[in-house]
Amino acid sequence: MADKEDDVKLLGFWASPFTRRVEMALKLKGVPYEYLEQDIVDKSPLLLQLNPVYKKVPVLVHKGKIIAESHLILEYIDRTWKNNPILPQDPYEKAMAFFLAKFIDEQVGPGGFKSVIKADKGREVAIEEARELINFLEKEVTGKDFFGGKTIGFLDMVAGSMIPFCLVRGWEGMGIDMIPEEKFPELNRWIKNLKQIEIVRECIPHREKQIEHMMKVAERHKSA
Ligand SMILES: N[C@@H](CCC(=O)N[C@@H](CS)C(=O)NCC(=O)O)C(=O)O
Repeated sequence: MADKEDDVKLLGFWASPFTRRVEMALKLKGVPYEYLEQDIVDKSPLLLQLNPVYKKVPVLVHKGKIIAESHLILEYIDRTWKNNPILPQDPYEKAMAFFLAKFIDEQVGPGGFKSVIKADKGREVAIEEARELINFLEKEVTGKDFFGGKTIGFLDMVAGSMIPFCLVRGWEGMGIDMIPEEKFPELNRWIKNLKQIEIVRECIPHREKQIEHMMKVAERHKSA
């Protein structure tokens, strides 16, 4: 567990899945931290100073050390505070967890959302293409309580913050039931398991507020 001397600060944005997952890890580990909400359009001098390369949240500052990029932050947290491990010990399983996390953030996230907004080939085709991506995750979680096994781990935080508590809300706002129970029973079971966890409930954005936010994001992409 962390003590007061640990001095942890997190720069984040309320609707950012990348920030939400870092808060989940800090809370699971019981690490006290100071949360600094950021404007991701009109960026603060502090954010620009701490993350001059990407200028994005989240940024974790631990005893003056600065870490950006959520996957790296989660790994840093796991290696620094060893209670309640979130990453697999096995090298292959760990590599696979990072592989799937990258897939979620780079393919399922932006691909699944933007393609549906723009739907150049038609909405039904865009939905089917997004479902093909999501189907990889359906297979991955089959028969397991969580991606990481019996308890919540790294991939659950990455996938959970991105899919049910971000993208699904955007799709809902567009009137799309992207992951219906009959097509994705395992993912739906996993989402129910996630919702049982207190730290998950504490870290996810307010549903209606986020749907509203996602609709603004969709509007920006539509006109871009
Ligand atoms: N790969 C980064 C992505 C972080 C990211 O995209 N953050 C968004 C908020 S959801 C941001 O700060 N956007 C500001 C911008 O794009 O200028 C991570 O995993 O941390």
